[in-house]
Amino acid sequence: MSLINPCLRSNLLRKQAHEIKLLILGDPAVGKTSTVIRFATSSFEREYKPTLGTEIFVKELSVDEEKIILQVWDLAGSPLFSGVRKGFYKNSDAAFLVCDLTRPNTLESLKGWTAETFKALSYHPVYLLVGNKVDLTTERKVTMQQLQVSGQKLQVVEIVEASARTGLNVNEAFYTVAKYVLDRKRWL
Ligand SMILES: Nc1nc2c(ncn2[C@@H]2O[C@H](COP(=O)(O)OP(=O)(O)OP(=O)(O)O)[C@@H](O)[C@H]2O)c(=O)[nH]1
Ligand SMILES: [Mg+2]
Repeated sequence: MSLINPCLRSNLLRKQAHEIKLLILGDPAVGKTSTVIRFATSSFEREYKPTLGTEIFVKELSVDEEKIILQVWDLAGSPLFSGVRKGFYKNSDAAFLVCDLTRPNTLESLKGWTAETFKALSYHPVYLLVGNKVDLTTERKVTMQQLQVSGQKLQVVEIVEASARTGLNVNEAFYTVAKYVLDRKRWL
């Protein structure tokens, strides 16, 4: 017979889920929403529908046998939304810095995105650099070396070349960032 109260026992046995808030940041049309849709539904849409404000998506993951509730905040890239965006950063653990490999200016502007993040949070979350649209091989204008130089300056934990269209490295990016946040939470 167990001497522990059954209610307390079941609480002890139940593994607590870790909640992670992930922001998806980057200029308009780099493929932020497409990346989230690919991760959420394994699908892709060619038509561009700019995000208005933000869209939130939640998914449960298992990383290192730990349960994670991943809250993904897909923010609008347009400067028209910079005013409302400020309110969406609160308590973020991580951010994807997304650029379009066919448009070098979208990589350059990621510095501005980290500045906006720091202004809202007063700390830097775990950043992962996503070079999206790697499927557009003939139109590609950003090299891996350029991603590495920028990634170092932006202090990202990883660089991923991905494609929301084909799905290449999309799931990996989400699992990788979750793993880094989990490791960081373990040390706090
Ligand atoms: N070829 C290719 N096209 C992509 C890829 N990802 C996104 N696109 C296209 O790029 C366009 C913009 O994609 P979105 O995901 O809406 O861009 P966004 O970054 O969410 O844009 P905002 O919401 O305005 O900030 C759409 O026409 C997509 O179909 C990709 O990996 N490869
Ligand atoms: Mg969008």
